[in-house]
Amino acid sequence: MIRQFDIGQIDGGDRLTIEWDDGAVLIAPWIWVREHSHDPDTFHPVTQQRQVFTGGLDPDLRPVDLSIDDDRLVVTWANDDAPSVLPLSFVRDHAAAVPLPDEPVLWDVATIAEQWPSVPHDVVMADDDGVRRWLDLVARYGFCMVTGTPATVDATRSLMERIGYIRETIFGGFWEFRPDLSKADTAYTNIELLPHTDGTYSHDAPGLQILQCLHHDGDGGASTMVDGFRIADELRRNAPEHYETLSTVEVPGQYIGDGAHLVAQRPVFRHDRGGRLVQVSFNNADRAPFLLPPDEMDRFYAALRAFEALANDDRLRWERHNPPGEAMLFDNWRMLHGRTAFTGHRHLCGGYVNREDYESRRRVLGSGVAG
Ligand code: AKG
Repeated sequence: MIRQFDIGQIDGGDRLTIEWDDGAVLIAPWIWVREHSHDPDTFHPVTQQRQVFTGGLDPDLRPVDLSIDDDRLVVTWANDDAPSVLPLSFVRDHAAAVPLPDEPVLWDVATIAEQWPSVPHDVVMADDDGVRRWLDLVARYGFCMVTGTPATVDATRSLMERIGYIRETIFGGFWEFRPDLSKADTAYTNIELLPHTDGTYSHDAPGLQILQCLHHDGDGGASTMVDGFRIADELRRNAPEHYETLSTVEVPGQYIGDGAHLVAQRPVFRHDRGGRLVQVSFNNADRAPFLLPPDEMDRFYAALRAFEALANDDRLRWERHNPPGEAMLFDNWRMLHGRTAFTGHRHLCGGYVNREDYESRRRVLGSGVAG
């Protein structure tokens, strides 16, 4: 999908500078412009891979002419290199300060109490528009229920496969769980699971998770969901010192059992180079023992306490008995999920899709994806 935009200013000084009328700006060195030309000697038109030997380009390359021709930027160089041609849509995609697509709704329970994001199963299974609608809701709210999903493992797996292939982990591919103490994870017990994200022991935590309750004949067992970006926002505004601590201390997560010993670490709030929050990681049960110098350790525990207070605050923690037939898809880099303790026989199924496959699906569907 080509976005509409108007160029206000284009300047060919030391670097290429383009300012659009809506405030977006691109500032790029000339060598960047040269190596991103879309001519076939520079950029393979089918594989979309770079063909040019960047190390062989003239580092002092300068243009003698710049023009806009048919939605393309054409740059004529002072040396013998052929003119470079870059689609304006490509240039625009790399401009800074473009309003982010899918500005997340940082919700609390009051926001979604009456109406939470949901989409019918038939809509998702029908065509790509349905998948786009589903994933756009996940991008905004961090989760979305799929109503009318047949309460079977196969139907839940097929639903998830509308996004991408199922990720293999130590739990297998698409999994089912019932209370089973032979497993090394409390998910397989009937005790309460406080809000957490999955895979804090993985360098690349699962991007999306789906869960469906297929059967439950006892009490309790409600699902819980908290918007981790909302927690971050409240901490950033009300307790910046805790926000800073949780953004800098690398917290190790671990999984020990089933023949594995997995360890990874990252801050609870992980940001991209532009300072944008991209991932919340928190699982107190899976936090590996670690010690910092005394003052830092005190600061960490104070910040952890503030985080846990918000994660378990009834104002932010949504609790619902998701009935069989309602599959819950959520962003595991944003939402914390959990469940209340339960009795009786409870049978769930679920699985993961990798982050990059989720983002890829959205790009291919034409939804804006930052980064
Ligand atoms: C998990 O598998 O990480 C869970 O939190 C299980 C949730 C549930 O049992 O509802």
